[in-house]
Formats: sequence, structure tokens, C-alpha cells
Amino acid sequence: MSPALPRSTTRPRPRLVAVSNRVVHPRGAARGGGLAVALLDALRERGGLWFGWSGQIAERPDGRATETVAGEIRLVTVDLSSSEHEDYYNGFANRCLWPLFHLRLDLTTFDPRHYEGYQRVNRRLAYALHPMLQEGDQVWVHDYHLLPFAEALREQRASQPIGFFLHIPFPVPEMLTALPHHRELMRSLFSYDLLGFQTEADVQRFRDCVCREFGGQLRGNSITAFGRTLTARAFPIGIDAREFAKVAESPAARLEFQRVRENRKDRTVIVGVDRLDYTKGIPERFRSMECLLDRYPDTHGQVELLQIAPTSRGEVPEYMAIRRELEQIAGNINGRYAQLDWEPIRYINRPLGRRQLAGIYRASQIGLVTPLRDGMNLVAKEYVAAQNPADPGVLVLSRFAGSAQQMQAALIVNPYDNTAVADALQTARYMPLEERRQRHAELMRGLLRDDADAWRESFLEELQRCSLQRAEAGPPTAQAA
Ligand code: ADQ
Repeated sequence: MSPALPRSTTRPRPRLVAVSNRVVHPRGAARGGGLAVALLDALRERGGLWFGWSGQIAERPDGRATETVAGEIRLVTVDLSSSEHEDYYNGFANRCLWPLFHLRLDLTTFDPRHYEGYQRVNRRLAYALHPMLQEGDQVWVHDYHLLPFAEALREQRASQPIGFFLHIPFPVPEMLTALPHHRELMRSLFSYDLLGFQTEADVQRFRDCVCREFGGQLRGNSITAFGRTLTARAFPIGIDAREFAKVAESPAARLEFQRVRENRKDRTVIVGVDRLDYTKGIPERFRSMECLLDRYPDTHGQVELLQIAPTSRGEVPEYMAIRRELEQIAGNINGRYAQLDWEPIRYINRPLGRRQLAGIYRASQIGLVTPLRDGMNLVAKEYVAAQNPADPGVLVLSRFAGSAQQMQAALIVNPYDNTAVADALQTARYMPLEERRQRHAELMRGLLRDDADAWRESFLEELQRCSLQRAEAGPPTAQAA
């Protein structure tokens, strides 16, 4: 938990209604990652409701919501049918918006059925939530699965303040406009009062798009288009760094630390931790490792890349392909360089728990985080938080991760440039203790300042401000077609 944040007011805080594609039960929060932990903290504090898909596929969902109460929190979920899951989740969200927003037009599938399913599910979910809303609630919607959610709520005459946070990057206008329905989707975003992005660069791309394509008008952080005005700002997501540092010292993490170190003696361990996803740059990372072995013979038998990448979105063909590709590259590199008691790449394709991960981070002298494009990347932050401040490891970080904007004390690299990444790894290996400590201290200061609490509180305070402004300004003008 971060130090007590100055609370701007003492008046009762509005009830929070969080909406995301998946709802995580407090019992599984640690596995749900940073977002789940941050949302649950806010929900516990204010009391509130978390709404979304149950994760279950029912052949004929009856549309009814299931409710579980956990202390002050109501968890409300609905099932999806298999065709809804296919069109909304696998289809439009993960085969269209995800690759497009990560600038992979080559992997983007445009299928009108997927788009219709996406709109239908958003409307069905919004209509199911609407009767549960109370006057004075704050509604906070998360991520690219739910872009048109507020528009559907407004169709039901919801007047509560509604904010949206995009966890992934916002694309350049040229990419967005390749999407056949980009105008409808952009217009639907203007049903929100507040749009939050990971970085200033994302906000800038959003503004460029609205101004260039739809005649948007800017005024400070406000932007007007389609007859409505909203606020668009960057809120870089953080982690609970203090708590993660404690996790790294827990008995389970220590055990994992010893396991890694005992088997490897003086070897340098480079760790990579990602969901298996083509945006994370794992094949390029393996190539950089190969380049390191080629350029620096003193690494033979002395350096190991430990890559942990559990399968995700395994039903989507592009994700099956990357899994095969990685196994092949790792096999080739190991075949070329391995010795009887050493393999340069160890690739683990199953998920690990948080404590285990924290122990592995701490036992690794280098954290290699090289996505080709990433909204933020919390692994970079977790790696730093897990280090021993007296003898910390070095973070090598892609310039294309949102976190690079805040983490300039890392060694920043271009993940497409295998030679430059290999050189940065060699620099990290021989970095003097004093420099490692200085870089780590600077990174840690940033993590403690811009932590998960600060992220959440600044977003919700801004949402409150936006709704007060809206109340003062009176009803919006008619929406442009
Ligand atoms: P993700 O693409 O899932 O999230 P990331 O931020 O790297 O990416 O990871 C989120 C969480 O998943 C972290 O807490 C991490 O520990 C966990 N995780 C990742 N790989 C794991 C593994 N191999 N085993 C176990 N746990 C693992 C999206 C955006 C990101 C953005 C987040 C939060 O794509 O850019 O940082 O949302 O906004």
C-alpha cells in the first residue's frame, strides 16, 4: 500500500461501479494481476459493484446476471453464448482491435459478423447493468472490449458520470481509419465523460485522430466532437510497489530465489515474463540472445535466458502460430550453442504464481522486457520492485513499452535492433554495483510515487470533476450523426 494520499475532500465518496470484460473474485486477485488488485482496493474502500463477463460460456444464456457478495463488494456477472464469445471476444476484440491498436494491420481480421456481435454484447451487458445503477454512482469502464459500453448505457438514459480507461496503446490515425467502423466507434467514445490513456503519446494520437478526421476542437484537456465534450488525459497505471517488494521477501519467494540461484551458481540469469502474445517481441528477444552469444563468447556457459510465457487466447490462430514459432527458434539456438550442462534458453510455457514470479525476478541479474508495442507493461515495474536494493538487477526495457516514458533509468532499447539489445545485455552484465544501485533507486522512487493508488485516485477524482463540469454546463447538444 502506498503512503496515505491526500484526500481532496471529506465528503462521502460516490459508490464505484467498475466494468471490465472479466470480473475477478477477491480470492483470485493476486492471479488477476495489477488491475484486479487496484480495482478491488477501490471497491473495498467505497463499497461498490464490479460487473462483467463471468468467463463462462453457456449454450443458451438466459441473460440473467449472477451476483456474489464479498464483504462490501458485489460481483455481478453474465455468461456469454459460444457465438457471442466467438464474435465479441475472440473475433472483434482479439482479432481486430487488439492487433490494429498494436499496429499489426497484417494480423487484423475485419469481419462484419464479429463487429455486429461486439456491438450486440456491449448493448446486452449495458442493458443488464443499467437497472443496478444508482444516482450518484461513478461508472468506470475498462479496455478495448467495451468501447461502445457508455453509448449503450446512455441509450437507457443513464446520467451517471462514466469514465473509460484504455489499457492498450491508442493507434496512429492512419491505422484507426483502416477500421471499417472507426467513425461509429469514435463517436461512441464521446458518450464517456472522461477517457484515460496510459501515456501522453496515446492522448496525442487520440487528439490527432479526432481533430483530423472529425473536426474535433481542443481546449486544454477537453475535446469537442460529435456535439459532445469530454476530457482526455494520461493516467499511467502503476503497481503497489511497496507490497510487491514485500512479496519478493516472502518465504515462498525466497524458496524460488534459492532454487534459481542454486542450480546456476555464478551464471547470469536474464528473465523474460510475458503472456504469450505477438506484441511482446519474444521471437525478437530470442534473436537478440542469439546475437549476444555470437558477439560475446564469454557468455557461453555463463548466461541463460529464462523465458516464462504461458499460452493466452489459445483459440485464436495467430496465438497458436507464435507458440510454434518460439519453440522452433529456441530449439535452433539451443541446438547450436548448448553444452552438456548448459542451455542458453529455457522456455517455460505455463503460468507461475505471483510469489514464485517475485522470487525469480529477484534471482535474475537482468530483466529483459522488450515488447514491440505495449500500453504500459507491468512486468517492468514488478521486476524493479522485486529487486534487493543493496544488490539490484538491471532492467533492459523496450522504448515501445508505455512504461519506458516513466522508467528512463532503465537501459532503453529498440527491440527490433538485435545487436543493440545484445550490447545492452552485455553492458548490464558488467554494470558496476554503484550504478546499479543508483538506477534502481531512481526507478523505485518513481514506482512508489506513481503507484496503483495514485493511478486510481487521480482517475476517479478527475471523473468527479468532469461530472461537476457537465452538471454546470447543462444538457449536451444533439449528437451529430
Ligand atoms: P498485459 O498485456 O496482460 O496487460 P502486462 O502489463 O505485462 O500485460 O502484465 C499484466 C500482469 O500479468 C502483470 O501483473 C504480470 O505479472 C502478469 N503476467 C504477465 N506475464 C505473466 C506470466 N508469464 N506468468 C504470470 N503472470 C504474468 C494489458 C496491457 C499492458 C498494461 C496492462 C495493465 O497490454 O500494456 O500494462 O494491461 O494496464
